[in-house]
Amino acid sequence: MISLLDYGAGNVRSLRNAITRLGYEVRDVRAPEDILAAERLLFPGVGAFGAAMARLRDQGFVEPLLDYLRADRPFLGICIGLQCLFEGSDESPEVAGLGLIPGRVARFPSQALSVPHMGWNGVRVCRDAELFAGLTADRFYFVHSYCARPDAANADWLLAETDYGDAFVSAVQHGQVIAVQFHPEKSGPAGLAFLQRFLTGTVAVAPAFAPRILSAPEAAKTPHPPAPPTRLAKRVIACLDVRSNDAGDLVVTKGDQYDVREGGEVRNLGKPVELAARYYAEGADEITFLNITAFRDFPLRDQPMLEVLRRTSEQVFVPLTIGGGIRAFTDADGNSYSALDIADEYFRSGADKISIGSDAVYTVEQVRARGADGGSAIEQIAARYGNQAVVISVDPRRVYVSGPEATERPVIETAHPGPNGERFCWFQCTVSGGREGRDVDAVELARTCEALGAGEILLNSIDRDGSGSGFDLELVAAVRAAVRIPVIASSGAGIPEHFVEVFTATGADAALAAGIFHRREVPIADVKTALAEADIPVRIV
Ligand code: 1PR
Repeated sequence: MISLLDYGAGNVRSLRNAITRLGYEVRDVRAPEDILAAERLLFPGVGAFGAAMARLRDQGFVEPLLDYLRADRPFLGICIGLQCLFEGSDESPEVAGLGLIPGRVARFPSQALSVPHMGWNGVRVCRDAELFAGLTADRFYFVHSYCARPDAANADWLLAETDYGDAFVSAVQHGQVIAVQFHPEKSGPAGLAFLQRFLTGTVAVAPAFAPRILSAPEAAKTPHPPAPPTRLAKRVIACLDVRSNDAGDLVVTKGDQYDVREGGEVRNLGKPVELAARYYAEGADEITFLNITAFRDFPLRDQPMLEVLRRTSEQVFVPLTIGGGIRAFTDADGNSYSALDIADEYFRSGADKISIGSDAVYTVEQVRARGADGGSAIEQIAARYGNQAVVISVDPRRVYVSGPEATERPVIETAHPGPNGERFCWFQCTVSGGREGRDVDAVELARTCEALGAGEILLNSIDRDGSGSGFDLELVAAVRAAVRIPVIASSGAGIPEHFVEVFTATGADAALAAGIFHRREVPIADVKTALAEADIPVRIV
């Protein structure tokens, strides 16, 4: 029996699903005595450090948890579940951690790196450990803005480190107490294998090990060459635009410049759960569902979409994003729902991130007029689920102008002139699936949403959507340069070289495609091979 320390701070459905998939039953810790009664305890910290510790305290879990850990009983902490083992975190400076591991957790410096550290990175195992046997060449899924650094004080605990800028602590182990900064439940087959080792209890107590930190003269004598740095992989994301067709069936569709009808019918490219499972098996690093007509329908009434999410999360163990209809809504009976209510339902059904489209544009207009007031969907959802859980889906279209003086919006000089030879353009944000243009440009949108707490930008292009002519490199470069959060380039992928091009030319963190995958024109493996051949780090499954 596996006990789960789910203290109600967020979505741990994916972890439950992974444990169930591996054939184990999960029991929830509901009272302090359940901790000491546990045979194996999992602590998937979710949300902010301070909130996690406050909940542990409020529920009287701290003392039994410390007793459990000090007794060296089987424990696996995940993400914040690792960070809580330290003395404290700069994320919540006033809150004490469990203090089992000396030292503090600090924020990644964001000058040169996208923060959060989001995506698939490697681990450099620092001592013999069965936990990672055969998995050291694999990548695992990380998503965090704070980390602990390896140093002399925590050397006794250090099991693995990972590089992002400088090295940070990605796994610790002391006897049977283990914690990892990555999410095994979201790390595909390698993550499930890791989790299974903990669940089966086949992990031997770590043998005595040589301290990793050597003084300079000793290091010079050591016969082993240092392990190579780990690299954060560029992510390849499969996107499924989902809507009901005219017969009322939920289908994956695909537009050309957002027009999803052909011969009057909604294009039907497959069933959402089946396609998502196929992309998982083929090595997609993430799956994104966009509920593309949710701007006009109330998504909580759209039960099939929630069911799609539930069923997908039972079999797909990479991050799942869902977008569409995340905004405040009043139904026909006068019942009001906040955007957070809708997001809650998506998270409960298995989403790891939600994406906000139209509502983000309206929010930017409001912030421009009146400033931020904490009430936007972005702020509320980020406060409850963390910044990394809030993606902004941008649907821009090029507006060509004769010169910078022709608009108040920031323009770029483009290598792809407009229909009348215009050499300048700006990127106008749209709402309602591209149906309405607003007076907000994509760079302003991305910057404002980042300031409000969004964790990632999904950058579409209506001009390139479905064209197969390559990503809009100028658009991606402009937005990438404007924000520090990760940027996903989307729309226009036609061949593997387009992925190489977008990563090389723009510094995008991820690239998303739909049509070429749905129509089986380009296998995901071919994209990864082309990237690897260009020495762009990728996760190979
Ligand atoms: O406004 O918060 O309700 O969210 C609605 C969401 O639905 C937005 O994320 C918006 O991008 C999306 N959406 C709305 N209408 C459409 C449409 O196509 N008619 N799809 C739509 C957007 C664009 C990409 C597509 C890439 C890659 N689809 O997601 O997958 O362009 O395609 P490609 O590789 O085939 O070129 P809200």
